[in-house]
Amino acid sequence: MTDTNTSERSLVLIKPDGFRRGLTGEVIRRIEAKGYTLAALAIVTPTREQLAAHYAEHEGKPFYEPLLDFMSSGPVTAAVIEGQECIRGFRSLAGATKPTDAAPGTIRGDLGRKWAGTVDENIVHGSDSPESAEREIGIWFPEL
Ligand code: IDP
Ligand code: MG
Repeated sequence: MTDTNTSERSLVLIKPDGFRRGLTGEVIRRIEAKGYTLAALAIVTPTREQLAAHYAEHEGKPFYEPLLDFMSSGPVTAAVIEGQECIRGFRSLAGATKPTDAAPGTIRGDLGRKWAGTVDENIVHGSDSPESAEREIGIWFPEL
């Protein structure tokens, strides 16, 4: 990975499992303790259309429909975070996709686990590239 001095923005979602479990504050605490700043924050109940746009890359995969059902099962907290290398940095804070495999110390490793069901419920989403971040910020915060 190349280092960069340009300040980045990343789109973070606290998914319905995290919201239901009252982990919104804990996730935001970790983001701020790391040193990233909050540029936008909102509690939203996502529409199917928003989720289909957000997860377009996964359309057709076996977990796609369960993922959309899960993500529309309740409110989420959407945030835009800012800072140098925050895209890669937040993915590092989040940990591996599957909570069972995510390292202790990470959000998914400390706060997540495998539950019954097809989709991996893993508390947070974070953009995976500058291109994804700008695209996703447009979906969740069209006013930005
Ligand atoms: P990421 O959130 O770590 O970037 P992606 O591969 O982009 O992971 O997948 C999006 C979301 O879809 C994951 O966060 C997880 O909730 C779910 N997911 C991904 N892969 C699987 C799978 O193999 N089985 C069940 N759910 C999955
Ligand atoms: Mg992803």
